[in-house]
Amino acid sequence: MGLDERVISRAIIERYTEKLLACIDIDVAIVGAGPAGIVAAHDLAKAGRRVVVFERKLSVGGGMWGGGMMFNEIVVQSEAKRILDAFGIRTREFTEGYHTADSVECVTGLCHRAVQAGATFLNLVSVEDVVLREERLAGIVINWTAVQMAGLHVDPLSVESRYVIDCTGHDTDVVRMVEGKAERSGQRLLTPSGRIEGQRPLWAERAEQATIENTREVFPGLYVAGMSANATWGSFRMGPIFGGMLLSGEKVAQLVNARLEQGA
Ligand code: 48F
Repeated sequence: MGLDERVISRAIIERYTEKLLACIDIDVAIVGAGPAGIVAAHDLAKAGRRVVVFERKLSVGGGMWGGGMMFNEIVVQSEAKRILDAFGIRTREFTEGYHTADSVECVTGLCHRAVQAGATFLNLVSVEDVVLREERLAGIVINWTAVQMAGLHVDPLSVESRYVIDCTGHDTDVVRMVEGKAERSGQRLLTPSGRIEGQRPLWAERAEQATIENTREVFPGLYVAGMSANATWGSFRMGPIFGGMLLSGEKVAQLVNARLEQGA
């Protein structure tokens, strides 16, 4: 059979457009495809929610690929191992309570299951602003990362979403945007200072527990998960132990799903 390049182009354009059109009015927008965002996307998709992950980079996986200092192995504690088990990702016990996994297997395994569960991933798309309506976050503003990188003067598009989850890791990008825009209309974040509290130094044990506690709503319509949760609420960083990220993704999916169930 001969190949017609025009068919190949049409196939890509039509299928991507179809996908993109299904992303402009959704239940949950997840910003950042690191471990927390991917697990949240998987669980929400499994619960039947229309969920889209916006990732500014070409690759999904965030800080997982590089393990610790480019040694591409990650560590998870016993409490989180069951999540990797459920995704079919293999682990090896290192010593009691500590398990290792190949970081490439983790990223690919998590993502594969999330896409198959029905989550949509839009890589190469950056969230550059937020939509605030009646004192609530109502959506996000997106543009091609390439437009931002080239500094081109191109207007973005917007996405309406019932909930947004900031999974942007250390950047806390969405929270930062909301903090800035809401302040101008006299609104504050739900943190003690009303602002981003900022990340504290590395302390794995405290940080991992805090990640779960800090996984919550930080502004009406906006949740934080993963490292972004700790940076937002003023807690520690944890380094290359990833159980907290996985558990945080799981928790935020439960919280947001419960809100959607209440019709809130
Ligand atoms: O940093 P990242 O992996 O977030 P995470 O799920 O996990 C943190 C760990 O990797 C590690 C750690 C724990 O051991 O401390 O750092 O909390 O992934 C965040 C993703 O968000 C993307 C970014 O490219 C990365 O892939 N991102 C950040 N800002 C934006 C964004 C934005 N404005 N728009 C779209 N994607």
